[in-house]
Parts: sequence; structure tokens; C-alpha cells
Amino acid sequence: MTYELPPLPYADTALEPIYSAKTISFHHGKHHKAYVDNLNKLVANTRIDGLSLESVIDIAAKNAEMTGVFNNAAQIWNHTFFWNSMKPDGGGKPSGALAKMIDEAFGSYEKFAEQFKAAAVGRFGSGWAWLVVDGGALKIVSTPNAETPITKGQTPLITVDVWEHAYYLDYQNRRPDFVQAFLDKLVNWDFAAANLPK
Ligand code: MN3
Repeated sequence: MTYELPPLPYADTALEPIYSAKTISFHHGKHHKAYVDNLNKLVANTRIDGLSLESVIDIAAKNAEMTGVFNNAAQIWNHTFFWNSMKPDGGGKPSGALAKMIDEAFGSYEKFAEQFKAAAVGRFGSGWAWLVVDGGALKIVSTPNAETPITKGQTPLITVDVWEHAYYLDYQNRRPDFVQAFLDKLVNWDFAAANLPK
């Protein structure tokens, strides 16, 4: 098997009670793992088997007949990025250079949070909300299904998964409550700062 499920960057209980071990066990252990298992099956004995995940995503994004490969590879990448976008005792306002960039781009942290939440809640069906750097500027974007900013020349800083499987066990249909909790108590600004283009 070429591609492996990356381990979580913390224990499965580390985000309790905001994000339960039960949700993580399904989300990482079943959903994320299924994308890995599917990709391994799809690329077995093909010319792209063994390429980096980013290369597979890039090639598949440009080939209409590779939708299945794209969906599974991009979902692996997006989920790994999502796990790293959270940490125990995370959330709240960032500090340092990132805080200054957010103030400059959005007016204030509060305005950023409002727009990020609107992007996450407003994504119809399944997808993702992201804070990205695009052409040197911070932007909030949302992508449907497996789509990912890395195929659009954007540099992701953080993401929140708004597929129902990401929050249903803990928040049922209350996506806005999940996104608010993500911003207030989970988001890992150290990871976001480390992703800023040098
Ligand atoms: Mn998910």
C-alpha cells in the first residue's frame, strides 16, 4: 500500500469535550482511512502510484477521467490539513504577524471570524472553509466536496471540514455551533502561522 493514513497529531481524546473521541474515531478512523484505502486501490498498477500525494492531486485535477483519484487524494490531503488546523486549548485570537495580517485584511479578528463562519455555514452540502494566502493577501474561501485551494495557486493556512460527518455526532444539524466552537476553542493558529509563505 503506497499511501498511508497519517496519525493524528494528538490523542483521540485531546479535543474533548469540544470534539469528541467518538467523532474522531469515526472521522479519522473510518472516513479519512476510507479515502486512503480507496486511493490505494485506484492507483495500484498505474503510472501515478508512488508519486507524492500533492503530485497525484495536481495530475488528477487536470484530467477529467481521474475524478475518483482526485476526490480520494484531495480528501486525504484536506483531512490531514484539518487535523493539524486544530489543537487542544486552541481557538481565540491569533497573535504576532498573523494577527496583524488578519486585522489588515478583514478590519479586525471579529470581522474575520464573522466572514469565516459565513463561508463555512453558507457552503451548501459538503465541503470546506479555508483561510488562505492568495497573491500575497489573506482570503477566506470555501470549496465544495473534495476541492482544495492547493490546485488554485492558493496557500492554505487553516481549514474546517463542514461535511456532516465532521460534526453530526457532537452537534447534530447545528453546523454554526460547530464552526463557532472551532474558532473559539480548537483552531491552531501556530499551524496557520507556520503555513505563511516565507
Ligand atoms: Mn471529513
